[in-house]
Amino acid sequence: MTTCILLGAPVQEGTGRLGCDMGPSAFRAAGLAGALSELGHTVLDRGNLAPAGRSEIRHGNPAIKSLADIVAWTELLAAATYEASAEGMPITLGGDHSLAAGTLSGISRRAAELGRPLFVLWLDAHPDLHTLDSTESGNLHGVPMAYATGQPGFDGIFPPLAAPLDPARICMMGIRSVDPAERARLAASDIAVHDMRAIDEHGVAALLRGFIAQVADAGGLLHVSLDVDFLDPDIAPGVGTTVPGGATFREAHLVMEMLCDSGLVTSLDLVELNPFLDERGRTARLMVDLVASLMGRRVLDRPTRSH
Ligand code: 6HN
Ligand code: MN
Ligand code: MN
Ligand code: MN
Repeated sequence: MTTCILLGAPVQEGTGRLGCDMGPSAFRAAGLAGALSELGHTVLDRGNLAPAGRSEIRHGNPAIKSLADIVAWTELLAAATYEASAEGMPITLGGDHSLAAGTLSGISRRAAELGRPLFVLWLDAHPDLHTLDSTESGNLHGVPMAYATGQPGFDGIFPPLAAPLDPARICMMGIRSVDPAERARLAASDIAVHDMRAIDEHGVAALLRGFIAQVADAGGLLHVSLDVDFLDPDIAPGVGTTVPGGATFREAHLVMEMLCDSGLVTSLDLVELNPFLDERGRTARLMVDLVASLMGRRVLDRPTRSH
């Protein structure tokens, strides 16, 4: 059984609209802690974090919004997830995806200290691989993966990374909206990208099986970053960046069930839930049900067999 450490991160300044700050509340109202304890896990809810005051940070790209806020959140979450990872499994309740700059920084520092390779499964419609120079929207939820992999331009602005991620240990699934600068960056990188076309053609199981085997063979830690917009907007409307053609209910659950069977997941981000855009909590409830699948809820009390 796992000690699950819930870290509320009501950051919304990384996105273009308001509402993500209510995400941590919605996860709690949808029964996240109860679902985990019902499965036998210990739940420590640390409440919501709040960064201390900060002064303005200027940058040459005039599009960038709320840079000082996101830098402050990154510092705070890097420390919080690093510390929580000594006690159990940090589950960070967003808040927008800019928070992954902090969680990936904290977890990569922990992995480096343990001498274990860190792998990341990025479940998202978007690769979030903009640098501060390439972002056109200026919304910093579009940059965490570039920061965490040590792309240039973050030095002296964002906190230094103890250990940048190795792109060859990152797997992205569900991708279907990529900006030109991100496209070029992905083409030049070793990140494994399984876009929706690959999922349609091969199925999530075959694609995920290879990555899980890679993590297991390397004795790695596995961080999962789940953006609500990984899911199809028909089943998950409570997000500001809906893109049609996302993962279905069963595809998403299957990913979680396979991750559960692997026993490899050591930290989790739940991001981009916008309760203001949700319909009577259905997206929040779906996200909680997906976490339950990840953490052991199953239909039968024995492993699923192929016959
Ligand atoms: N997310 N690539 C777009 C941008 O504004 O940079 C969308 C980013 C979405 C970020 O969904 O976490
Ligand atoms: Mn994202
Ligand atoms: Mn996204
Ligand atoms: Mn591939």
